[in-house]
Amino acid sequence: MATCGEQLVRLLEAYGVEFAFGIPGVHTVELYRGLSASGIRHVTPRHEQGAGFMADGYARVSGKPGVCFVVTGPGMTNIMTAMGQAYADSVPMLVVSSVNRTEQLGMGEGRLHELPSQSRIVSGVSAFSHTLLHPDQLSQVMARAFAIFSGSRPRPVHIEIPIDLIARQAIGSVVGLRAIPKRPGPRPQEVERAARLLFEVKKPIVILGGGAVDAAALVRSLAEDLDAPVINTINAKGLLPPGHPLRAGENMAFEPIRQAIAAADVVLAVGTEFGETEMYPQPKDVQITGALIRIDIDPEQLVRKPAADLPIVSDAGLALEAISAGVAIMRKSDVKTIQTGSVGIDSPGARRATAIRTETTKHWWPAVLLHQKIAGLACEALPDAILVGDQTEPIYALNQCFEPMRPRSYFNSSTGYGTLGYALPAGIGAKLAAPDRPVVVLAGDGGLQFSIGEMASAIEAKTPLVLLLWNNEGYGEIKTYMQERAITPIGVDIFTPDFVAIARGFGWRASQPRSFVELAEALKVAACTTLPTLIELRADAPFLQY
Ligand SMILES: Cc1ncc(C[n+]2csc(CCOP(=O)(O)OP(=O)(O)O)c2C)c(N)n1
Ligand SMILES: [Mg+2]
Repeated sequence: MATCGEQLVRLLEAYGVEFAFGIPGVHTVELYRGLSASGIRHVTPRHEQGAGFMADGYARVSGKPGVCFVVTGPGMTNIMTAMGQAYADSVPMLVVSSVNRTEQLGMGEGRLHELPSQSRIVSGVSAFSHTLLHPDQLSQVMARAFAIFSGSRPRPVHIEIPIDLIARQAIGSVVGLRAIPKRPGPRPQEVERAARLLFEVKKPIVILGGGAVDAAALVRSLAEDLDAPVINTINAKGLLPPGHPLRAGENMAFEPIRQAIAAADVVLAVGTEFGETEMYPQPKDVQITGALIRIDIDPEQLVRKPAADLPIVSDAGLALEAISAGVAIMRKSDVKTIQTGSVGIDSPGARRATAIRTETTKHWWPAVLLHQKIAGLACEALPDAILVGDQTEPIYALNQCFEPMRPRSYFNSSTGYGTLGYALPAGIGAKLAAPDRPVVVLAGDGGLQFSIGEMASAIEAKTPLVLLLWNNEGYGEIKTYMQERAITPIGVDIFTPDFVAIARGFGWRASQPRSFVELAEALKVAACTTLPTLIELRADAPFLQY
C-alpha cells in the first residue's frame, strides 16, 4: 500500500520523469513523501512561474513533459503564465497541484490558499484540468495526461488533488501501466494525393513549424527530393542545417517570403499555425494561390486560416515518410522525369531559395548584424550551444537570422503568449535536459528583472549557464513603439540595478565587456567555469552601436 502522493511519484517514475520543479507548501508536502526514495530530482525555483518556465525549457530540449508540483491558490495562479506560454507553443507540461479538502470545495469559507473554481480558471491554459476524486483513479488520469503528450498536440495538463486525498491510501500498482497510444499516421488516399500534387508541380514551397521538430531527417530528404525551398518558423529553426542550399529563411511578414509563398504552385505546411508572432512586427494573413497541403496533429488547426486544400491529420514524421515514398513510386513509374534528389547550389530550388534569402536579408532590421555577430562569438566559444531567449531586442534580431545546428536548440518567449521573465528559468530547464551542452540565455534588463531571483536557483541546481544581458535601461521595444506613434513615453524608462553586483551577490561570475575582444574573452572564460556567468552588454557602449 502507498498513499496517493507516493503512488503519484511512482507513476511519474514509471513514465520516465526525471525532474519535478516546484515549491512545497503545507498543502503539497504529501506529494513529497515518496520523492526522496525515488529517482526524480526536485528543483526549487524562487517563484512558481520559474517552475513552469523551467519545465518548459526542459520539455523543449528533451521532448519529454516537464513536471511541476505547486500549492493550490497562489502557487497555481503564479504558474499560469508559464502554462500560457507552453499552451501557445504546444509544449508538454504536467502541473500537479493540491486543492482544498473535498468537503470544502466551493464553500467559500476563506480556507488557506482557497481559489474558487481553480480548475475552471486553469482550464484556459491546459489541454484538460482534472480534479481527482478518488485515489484509485490516479493511474487512469495520469495515462490521459501522457496520452496527450505523446498521442496528440502536446500542451499543459493540470491535475489537482484535494489535500485529504493526497494522504489517503491508494490501491493499484504501477506495474502494467496503460499502453499509451502513439500519434496517428496519414490515410493512403491522402498520401497519394499529396504525393501527386507535389510530384506534378514546378514551384513547391515547404513551410515548417514547431510540430516538425522531431522529423529533421525526413524533412530534409523530402525537401531535397522535391527540390523545394524551405521556410521555417522560429520554433522550427535547426530543421535544415546552417547553410543548406534549400534554406529560404524565416518571418512571413517579409515581402520576399510572402511573394515566394504566393507564387508557389503547391505549399506543403507541416506543424505550423501560421502564428502572428511569426510575422512580427507587421503580421498579415499569408496569401496562398497554389494548393495548400497542411499536415498537423491537431484537426482543429487544419480548418483555421489559411484554409487547406488537403488537410492531413497526422504525426509530421509519419506523413512525411509516407509522402516521400509516394513521390518515389511516382518518379520510378514516370520515365520522363529528371531525377532530382541531388540538390546542389545550382538546382532550380536552391536558386529560388537563395533568391528569397538574399532578398529577405535586405529587410532585416539594422540591429540584426550586431546581434548576429554577438551570437556568433557566443557559439564560437560555446559550440553546440542551446540559445534560450526572452522578449528583447537581441531575440527579435536573432529570430530573423540565427541558424542553429539542429532542432530543439533555439527558442524564446517572443513566440505565442509572448511573456517576459522566461529566459533565465527556461535556460535552467534546458541545461538540466542537456547537461553536456552549453546554454546561452539572452534577456533584456526588463525581462530579467521579472525572474532575477532564479539566479539563486541556477546556483542551487548547478546549471552553469551563460546569461547575455542586453541592458538598455528600459522597456526598449515598448518605448520605441510609443515614440513611433507620437505617444510620450511613460512607464518605460525603468530604474535598472547594478546587475554585475547582483549576479555576484547570487554567487555568479559577472563581467561587463567594453569591446568585442573583451566579450570574446569573457565568453571563453565562461566556457571553462562551473558557475553560471552573467555577461552584461551595455547597449550604450560604443562597440555595440549600429
Ligand atoms: C508579462 C509581460 N508584460 C508586459 C509585456 C510587454 N512588453 C513586451 S517587450 C517589453 C519590454 C521588455 O524590456 P527588456 O526586457 O528590457 O527588453 P528590450 O525591449 O529593452 O530589449 C514589454 C514591457 C510582456 N510582453 N509581457
Ligand atoms: Mg531593456
